Amino acid sequence: MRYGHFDDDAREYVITRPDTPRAWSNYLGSRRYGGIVTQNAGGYSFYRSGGTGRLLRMRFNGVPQDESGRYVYLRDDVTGDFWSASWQPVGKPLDGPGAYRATVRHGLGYSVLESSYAGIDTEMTMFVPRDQAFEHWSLRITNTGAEPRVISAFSYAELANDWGFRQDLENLQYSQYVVRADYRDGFIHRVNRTRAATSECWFALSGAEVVSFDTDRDAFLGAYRTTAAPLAVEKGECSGSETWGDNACASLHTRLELAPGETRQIVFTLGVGSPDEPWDDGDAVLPPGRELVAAHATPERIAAEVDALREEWAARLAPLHVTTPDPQLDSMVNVWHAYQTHMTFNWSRGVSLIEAGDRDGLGFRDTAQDILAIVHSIPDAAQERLNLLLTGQTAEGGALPLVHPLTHTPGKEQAPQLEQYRSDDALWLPMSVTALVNETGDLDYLSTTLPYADAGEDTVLGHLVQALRFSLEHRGAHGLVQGLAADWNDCLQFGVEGESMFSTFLLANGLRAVSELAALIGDGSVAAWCVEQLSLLLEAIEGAWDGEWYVRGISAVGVPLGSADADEGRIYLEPNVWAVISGAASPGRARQAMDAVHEHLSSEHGVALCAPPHTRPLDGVGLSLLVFPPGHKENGGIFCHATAWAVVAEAMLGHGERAYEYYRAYLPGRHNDDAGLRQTEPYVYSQFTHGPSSPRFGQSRNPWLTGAASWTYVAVTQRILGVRPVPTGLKVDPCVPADWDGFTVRRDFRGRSVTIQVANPDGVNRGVAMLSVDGTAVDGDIAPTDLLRDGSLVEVVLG
Ligand code: IFM
Repeated sequence: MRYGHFDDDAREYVITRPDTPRAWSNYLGSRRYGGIVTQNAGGYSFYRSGGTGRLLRMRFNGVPQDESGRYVYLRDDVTGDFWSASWQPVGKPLDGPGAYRATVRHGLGYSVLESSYAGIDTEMTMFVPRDQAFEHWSLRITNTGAEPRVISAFSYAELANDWGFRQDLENLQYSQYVVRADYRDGFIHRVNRTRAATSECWFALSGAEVVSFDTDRDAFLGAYRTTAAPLAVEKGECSGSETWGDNACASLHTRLELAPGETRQIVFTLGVGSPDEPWDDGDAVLPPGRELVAAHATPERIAAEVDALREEWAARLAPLHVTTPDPQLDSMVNVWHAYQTHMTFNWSRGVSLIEAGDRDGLGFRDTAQDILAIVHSIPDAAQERLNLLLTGQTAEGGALPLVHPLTHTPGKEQAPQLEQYRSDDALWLPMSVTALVNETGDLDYLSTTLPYADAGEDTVLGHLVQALRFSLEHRGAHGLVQGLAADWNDCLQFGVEGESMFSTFLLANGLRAVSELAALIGDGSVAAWCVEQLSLLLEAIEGAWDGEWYVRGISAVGVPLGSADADEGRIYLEPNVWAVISGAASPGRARQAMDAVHEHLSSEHGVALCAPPHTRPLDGVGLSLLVFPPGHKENGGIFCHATAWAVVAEAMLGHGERAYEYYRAYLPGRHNDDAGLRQTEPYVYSQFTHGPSSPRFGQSRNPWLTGAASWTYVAVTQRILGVRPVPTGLKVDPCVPADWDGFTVRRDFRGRSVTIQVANPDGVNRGVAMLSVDGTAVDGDIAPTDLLRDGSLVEVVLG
């Protein structure tokens, strides 16, 4: 079943049936003030943090799945019939005579929900104006009939009692009694003085008179009712309730008389702060709500701000644009995939319909990887975030698992105990720093001094060396890196006694990357040290070859995990792809390992993380993945983040068919026309797809905030299309299916806009036969920076 389509010109995904298999969501706003909105106006809003700035309440895992939300009810005041501007929560029939029609356009930073019912058309645009701490729900209501109509509109949103999401949802003996909300002169004002902070927000209506209001949720809904049929809407009037404890809401009611063909526009605005006073948020002073609404909530300003938002996103995505023989690849890479990488970068793993706020802060490893996908688009933000991470590294070289941007205090953070460190965290830094430096060409960055999390400071290069030292010093009996609390796979605990091949390959990768960075700034001794350490490490890595593939690690009792001898967890994906990506495997081993991956782990929906999945504990290694039934998540699920590494590895080996086969296997847009199978948004990568051993094989889960977005973006743009920055210029090293006759990439690079045209006349997978910059032939596959100008054309012929 198809529920919608991509509209690439408008950069929108258009949902034409609102009864999607799961809620299909979109993100609004920025890291200052963000929101999530589903095709049914479900979702919530947050100020600076999904965990501690929860403005609108969300009842996670509730029924229906995306309650509560930003609702506007419409009521025919003559007949009493009522419905909502989004299909839910009233849920009028979608079929039959007089059916409710809905079209939802999810755009970049906004969503437009259109409805048509009973001779009334509505169009509700939801967005956060750029750089603001408030959101609009701008509603246009049209009488499409031949008779005058009297239509009431009621807003409804649940205002969280406490901005701390846990307090709000769990500590009810407290949070239900701290809340106060009242109404004055068109504004609802909710203010709390909680133990943590004073939080305030306001809600206003513009473009029509407020006829009645409710600020008390239960007064609006009525006892034992649901949002499908609130008492106030049924009666046609709110009760004028003020909130003294229990639960607050924002309901403003207006009544519109609409002549035939007449359209009225009204605007509901929700903002942080006070209606009447400036509000100091610690970083900036927010003007009073009344001032903001007077200036912003006009039809002209709303239209201008939505346009500005579109332009801002167009500019944000413009640095990389591709045209290939695969239109679904183009749709994804040019619009939604790129957008998802920004949302993932913005919100880490903190706020979605699944990530409830519990994982507030920036996961160290997640963020280091998320940077890889956005650095070409927002290099300054990438550098700022990277600086934050580097200051989340401890002086001994490991890293804090989470860095909290709002409270992080370099020099004063507590270093974890050895067994609490994740063995991979700091080892991602060399890759992120390399990506930044290659993108910007700014080698001085390596000499910038930054503090450590707990004590002391060092240059950026010094931080990287320290990360390597930490892992070199914490190796186990086989010379491989200790697994500690976890490596990239959160669900495997090798501990202090066991060793992780994932982290060992990441260390190899880091040694190679840091040696190259050090050489670039003429630090020969660091470069030589890295090379020497790498060659020693490669000897130890040799011992981890199992015969046909690399083992996953060595347990604390000296038994390999991921070995052909085992009956469960016989082969794992991560060590084998990282053997290739790190360059640590010989060409023969690399090919053999990836062939084993193909044989044992690949499927039509992607590559499973391990096979067969585990059902029993093992001695000497913590398998917390056992909490997941076989085929789920880390226990043999198709973990899309890691499938992206398989794409990278196959492309590095020159296997264009297989790299593309893996890429297509989990490409969200591929399932647009049978969205019932995959179920999650066809425009967004999900964290995992149920693996072959799950009865739900093919169903994807946990959309939006996932390293799958970041790494797949790297895989497709830098490895399949093969365009990636290197110190001396732009490398063009595609690895494509043989039946592709060519493609074009337009990319910004160090202040220039460059077009790369690749032709594949001989139908090869890989290999650059000819490269020229503006007609000048160049040896090799790098378009050198000094030849590139703004508007340069790089022509490449494969062969
Ligand atoms: O690597 C982790 C990530 O940090 C959080 N999500 C799951 C991944 C794999 O375990």
